[in-house]
Amino acid sequence: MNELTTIRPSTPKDWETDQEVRWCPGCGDYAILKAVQRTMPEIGGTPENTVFVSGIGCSSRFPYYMETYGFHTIHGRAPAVATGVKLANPELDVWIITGDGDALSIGGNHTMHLLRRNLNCQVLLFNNEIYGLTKGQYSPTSREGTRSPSTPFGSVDHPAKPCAFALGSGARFVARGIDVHKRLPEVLKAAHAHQGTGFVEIFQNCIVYNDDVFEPFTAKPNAVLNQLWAEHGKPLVFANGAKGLSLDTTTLTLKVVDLVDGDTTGVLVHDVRNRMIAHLLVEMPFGPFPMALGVLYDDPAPTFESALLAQNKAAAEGKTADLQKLVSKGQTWMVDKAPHAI
Ligand SMILES: Cc1ncc(C[n+]2csc(CCOP(=O)(O)OP(=O)(O)O)c2C)c(N)n1
Ligand code: SF4
Repeated sequence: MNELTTIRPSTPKDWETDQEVRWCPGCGDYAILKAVQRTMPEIGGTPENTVFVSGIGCSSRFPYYMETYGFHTIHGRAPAVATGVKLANPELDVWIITGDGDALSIGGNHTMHLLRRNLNCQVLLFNNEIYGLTKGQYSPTSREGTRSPSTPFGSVDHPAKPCAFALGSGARFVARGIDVHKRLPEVLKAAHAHQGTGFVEIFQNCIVYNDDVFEPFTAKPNAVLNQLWAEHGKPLVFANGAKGLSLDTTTLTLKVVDLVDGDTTGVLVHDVRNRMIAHLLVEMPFGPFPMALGVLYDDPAPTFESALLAQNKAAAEGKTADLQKLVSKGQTWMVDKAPHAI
């Protein structure tokens, strides 16, 4: 007998697993997990159509905690596995979960190629500016002077900026969020809506090895003063509308301006399709400037899998596959004698 099944939209609970979550109490990863689980129903996601792919690190334990398909792969190689998944089944909704060490150190090369190829997926880079899983060594995003087991006298490296790296690699969507911030789901939704690689840097507090490193813009009242949430078509203002960013057209640099009575005349208007503005926002040094958050760049381009699969289809048109012919094509020979005994 045929039975009618009602397909109901998922709820955040549907995305939770029965796995024991093994992050330290108070780790920012919990808040990101909740934000993702809250976002999935809102984007119409279905567990059977969703795949989370991660590398190695505390953050990369994420797929265990999502009631979906998941791959906990090898260090820095989530982009390669995600590419395979997407090419095998482009219908799947693929999310890459990675840390600053995983994505930018051992996986730097793979991250770059994923971004320039523009695979249709989301990359959530949990940036805690440290290696959490391996007990607090400095990472490619650690600030100069970071004292860690691997840099006992303070690191001397100039840190990488994940969003600048992404833009430089050719990313077509770049955004920033904060683990505990209520606007994180909004950023995740925008990344998902983007056709192509949606790169999201999430500031994540590692309570054990790098606690409160983002406090200058995450702690109240620093948040109000130092967070600038960019919105398409709106002036780039912060500090409750008391300050804004304007462009010095001679030097092509940004400057902070005080606004009188909320008058935004002369303040730069955010355009998510303007790559130049995105570059300026991600390069702003924090301190003299606020921290730019939200969708900083969103300008879609054809995706890797659509181009590749279309090309494969066109090349195969009117042809029948013959594996035997392919294998025996070119130089082949037979070894007709057993090798001499030594
Ligand atoms: C090939 C290889 N090299 C090194 C390691 C050791 N290792 C495991 S996790 C990790 C870094 C994780 O840092 P990050 O990506 O920032 O993630 P977090 O743990 O902070 O979330 C390293 C170096 C490994 N597992 N495999
Ligand atoms: S070591 Fe840091 S990043 Fe890892 S689970 Fe603990 S608090 Fe989180």
